[in-house]
Amino acid sequence: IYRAAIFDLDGVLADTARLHLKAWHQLAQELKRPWAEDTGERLKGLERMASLEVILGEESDRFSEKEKIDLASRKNSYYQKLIRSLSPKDLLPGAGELLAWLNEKQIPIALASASKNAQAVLQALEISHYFSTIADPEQSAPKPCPDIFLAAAQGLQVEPELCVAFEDAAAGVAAIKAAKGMTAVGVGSENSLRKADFIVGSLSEFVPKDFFLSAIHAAS
Ligand code: G16
Ligand code: MG
Repeated sequence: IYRAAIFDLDGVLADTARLHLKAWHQLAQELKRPWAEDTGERLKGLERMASLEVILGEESDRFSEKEKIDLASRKNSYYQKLIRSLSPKDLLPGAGELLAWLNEKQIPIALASASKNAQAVLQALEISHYFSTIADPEQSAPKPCPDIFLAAAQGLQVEPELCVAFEDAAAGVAAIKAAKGMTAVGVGSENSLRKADFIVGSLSEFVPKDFFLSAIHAAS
């Protein structure tokens, strides 16, 4: 029986992966980089500079560090323009319902996203109020390091082994599995999620009462 829930953002709660992809695609076109069909899958969950390396591919060496930082911030400006159009209808299936259920049962909720735009996205989706803590990606080593999930558990003051964490990316599942006994729920259909303890096609398939003991129930 678990006491807290930790969520990845992009690809788990919000349909933002397509916006990240759109912004990277625009940059790739400007740079005349080829666009492989599996680019979307390869970018999932990667932090910004690591994503840029995927886009630049073998041409990476042709750019200085300074130029790379400028390219990454150019992509970020495209992305920020795109997220302005986000609204609650961009929540992925089951996400709003699961957050509301956990909130009603007083089960604490944390965010463990690699995105530096996470706060803006939560606000646009109108779900900020559900989160007791948002782990800071700038203070944590990138996934697959477990840091950001451990920071989220610490922020909630719940032992990692009593937390269930939700991820759509292989690197994220690996991060959860390395986080001192935390339980991983993979969200999606990718083969890459098979290391998770449980896999659901979407959050609407997840049955929270099988996992969580209500804080209200526990106290009585
Ligand atoms: C997300 C996305 C990644 C993105 C990363 C950094 O991670 O899945 O594609 O590159 O955030 O985002 P930003 O450039 O906004 O800082 P997560 O952990 O929420 O899936
Ligand atoms: Mg993700």
